[in-house]
Amino acid sequence: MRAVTSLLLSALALGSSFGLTWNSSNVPAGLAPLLSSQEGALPYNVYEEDKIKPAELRTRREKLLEKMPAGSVAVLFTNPERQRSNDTDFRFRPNSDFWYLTGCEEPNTALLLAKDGIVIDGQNVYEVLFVPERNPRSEVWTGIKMGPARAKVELGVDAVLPTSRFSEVLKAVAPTQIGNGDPVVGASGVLEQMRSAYAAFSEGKTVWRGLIREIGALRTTKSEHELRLLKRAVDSTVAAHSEAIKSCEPGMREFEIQALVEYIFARNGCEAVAYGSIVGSGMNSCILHYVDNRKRIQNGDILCMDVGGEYHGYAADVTRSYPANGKFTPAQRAIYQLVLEAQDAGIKACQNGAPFRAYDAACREVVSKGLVKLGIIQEPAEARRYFMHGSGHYLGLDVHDPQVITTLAPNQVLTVEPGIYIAPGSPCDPKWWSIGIRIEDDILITEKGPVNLSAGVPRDIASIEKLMAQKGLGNNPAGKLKDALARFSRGDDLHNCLAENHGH
Ligand SMILES: [Mn+2]
Repeated sequence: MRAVTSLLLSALALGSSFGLTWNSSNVPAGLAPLLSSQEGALPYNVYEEDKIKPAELRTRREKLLEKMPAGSVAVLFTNPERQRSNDTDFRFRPNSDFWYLTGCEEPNTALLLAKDGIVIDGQNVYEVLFVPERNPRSEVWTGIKMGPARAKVELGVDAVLPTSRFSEVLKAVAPTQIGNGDPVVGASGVLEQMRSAYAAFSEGKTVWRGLIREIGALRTTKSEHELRLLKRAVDSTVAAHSEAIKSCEPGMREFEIQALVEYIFARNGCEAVAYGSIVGSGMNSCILHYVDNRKRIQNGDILCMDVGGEYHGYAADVTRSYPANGKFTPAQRAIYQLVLEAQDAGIKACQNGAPFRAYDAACREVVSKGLVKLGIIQEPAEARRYFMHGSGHYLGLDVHDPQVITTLAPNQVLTVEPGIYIAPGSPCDPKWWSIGIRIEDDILITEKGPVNLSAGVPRDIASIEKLMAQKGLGNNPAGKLKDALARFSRGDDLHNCLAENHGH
């Protein structure tokens, strides 16, 4: 199949210079039946009704333009498409700053903002979005694209031009300063052509260093619409956590829990995971970014599960840690209770007007004192060995959103996630070894105090044990999912399959 695909792609690439409407006489004979129903472009479809509206996108750009120095221009590119293997790519994810300003989700796109305006085709505009022209031949393979005309309607940018005019537009501006978005690394094709044109244009020009910071500042305060999308990601993640906690049993492999979680994300409309799902049992609970998820979960293991769905670009980021067999051991219970108290203190410190670092200090103080009290460390300063990460971060289009604002204010969302990780071999009583506990929730700052958006998954020990006593989608004997997956998830080998097939 791949060989055929490559062949067809080459054929299509050869034909791509013929313009907007393809001519069936250019198409190889074998392709004609495949394409015959599509004269010209396929219809552009909109499947979502809850994406950020053009008016809000425009407001974001206007706010940024206000912050730009006189005579400056800013240029932002989206992310390159990333190769996964041979001729397949990872699912495309736009650059977050670019996405925030444009709502544009298509690859090979760029935005130019001009503080004092720029004349395009006789019209003075302050913003120009560059998108590729539609190419019906390649759309059969890669999906239907907006093209400049549709992008103008969908995204509401003043001027939308084909990417082929990028260099020409650059020649028409003579900025006093330039603002650069995130550097583009590893691009190819159209995006690389624009990047290199911009690199040449940039040479010797004064750089305005504030662009990324100003966009980060704007992104920190969420609009009502953004909060709705983010809540949807969080709700999906809450559902996934609850189902995983109910379903977990010793004997399963970590990836079974991962599969269940990601199934629930997808069922709830999340387009992606916000980051690689972390499902670490036993000693893997002590590895902060463990994403292998291959180990078999043992009786007595703690399972540290840090997962989050992404909905229309907005991330959730929630962690729960629970005993695989449903009952905390005394040692696990002691560490869990300490982390829970640290998190309570951290959440309480998330007050309007507080410095960002206040809640980290609150978490750290509880953990340090508690570890001394348990005899795991002698001095509070040694706590870093077991609590080696910060207590949280802003959350939004990036799971780790820009952190340029240092004071908490309403409509910010951040995580509070203290943890204690005692790897095997740590200099303490071995009864603590292989206990990795993190508890993480997504907190909305309001004038009246912190609101825990992910409170739907229980945090206290009694409620977690109660939830674990239930069956879930992953282990309900009456559940169809288990029947469907049981045979392969438990590792039947080829020998057994063959023997069975020959026997009947
Ligand atoms: Mn986090």
